[in-house]
Amino acid sequence: MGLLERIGDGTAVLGVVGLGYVGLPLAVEMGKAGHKVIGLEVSAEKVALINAGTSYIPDVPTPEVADLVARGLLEATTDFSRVAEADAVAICVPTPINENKEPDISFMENAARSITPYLHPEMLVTLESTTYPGTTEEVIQPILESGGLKVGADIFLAFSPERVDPGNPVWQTHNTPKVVGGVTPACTKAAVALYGRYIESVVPVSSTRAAEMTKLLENTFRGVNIALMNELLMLCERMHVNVWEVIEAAKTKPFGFMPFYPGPGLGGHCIPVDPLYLSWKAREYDFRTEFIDLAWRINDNMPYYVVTRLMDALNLQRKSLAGSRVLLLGVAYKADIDDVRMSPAKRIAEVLLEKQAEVVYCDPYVDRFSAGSQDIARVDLTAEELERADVAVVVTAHRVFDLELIGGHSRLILDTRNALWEHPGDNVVRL
Ligand code: SAJ
Repeated sequence: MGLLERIGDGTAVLGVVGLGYVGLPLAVEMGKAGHKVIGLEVSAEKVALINAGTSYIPDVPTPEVADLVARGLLEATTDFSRVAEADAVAICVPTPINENKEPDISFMENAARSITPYLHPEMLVTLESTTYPGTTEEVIQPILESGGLKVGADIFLAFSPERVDPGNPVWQTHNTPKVVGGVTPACTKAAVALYGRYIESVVPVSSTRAAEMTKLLENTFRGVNIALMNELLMLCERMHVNVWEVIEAAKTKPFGFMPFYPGPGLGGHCIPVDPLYLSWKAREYDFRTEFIDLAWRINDNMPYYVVTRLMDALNLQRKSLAGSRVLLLGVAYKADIDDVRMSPAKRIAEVLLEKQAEVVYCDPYVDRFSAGSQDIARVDLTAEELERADVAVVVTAHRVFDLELIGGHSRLILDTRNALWEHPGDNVVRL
């Protein structure tokens, strides 16, 4: 019986390489569709947690993991030879940037090398990690074919970008449309059949490069528009116009406008990173992505702009930043999640420490936070801690924050998210 039949009747065994914030939700959706799923993870700790029926991804409920494990539909392993049991395998590993802000594709390369010895005829491999156009066919395909099997003839290969929005209560893996582009039409067909088993809408495109570029377009669109809002924030501040009020007013336009918001900078593993993959690849085509580069200059500058505005605010109270106690409220890279990767709070804290400020933080989702090599002391959100600080900075506006308490007990607040718009006060300075 062929791959398509096994996918169609639910007997196909599915593998997921990388059980992170993309791979684990994917594995759970596959299992909920009735497929046996083998999670391949380099982290023995994650493997143990999954096999004990425990989720470590906030968007994936532990009971769902426990149920699938108990029913034998989900297991995790560090033994990559188990790939041989799978009919299809999705690669969901990180695609970070290195210190020179260039793509680090080593995780994808290592994942491809790890599964190559165990590929068998009629197997489908899909790459989900966000990457530059060309990666699937220029990097991954040669690695997979080094095992002797030919893509399009013996095995299938497609790119299908992840679209996980951590913490989003509405759009999750099963109901977020999935773009799919194969190396050959047969590859696309196999991938469409696979994802169609557990994702409500699948969107085939003509090639892997079209699928890779689709994802980069989505995230570059976000990053560039956020940069525009950050530039307008700085202009409006100089013109004594409330940019937050202007954005709310612009939102009343029922067509042709989409709101983005200024802030302390871009965090996370996607928006600050993905467009740099595109601008890096563009150079190969003698193409300078000036728009993207300008956006990143603006976004990367925001943490420094926050510190400048902080110094201005303290200055009005005849205080220097040096020696002042600064309480960072929210250090995760965005509201209501626990992830601090590339959080602007890190750069803000580093600059504050360089300027001899005393820095502490409060974030109900983050137990440990460091800036550079220095651990930052964690404090609870109490009236005493608020009154003890010379200034509180709202960096990430978690919904659980008691804004009444913050507004009522802070000597000075720099609000980088306009979180206190319903709690105005002489002690509140909007970014
Ligand atoms: N941010 C702003 N202003 C905005 C929106 C976001 O400053 O108007 C900041 C956030 O504070 C955060 C960063 O940008 O630091 C990224 O925010 P995000 O909302 O894009 O969140 P991510 O990176 O977790 O998820 C995004 C997805 N988000 C949305 O579409 C809303 C989506 O772009 C991708 O599915 C995902 O990245 C990904 O994995 O690529």
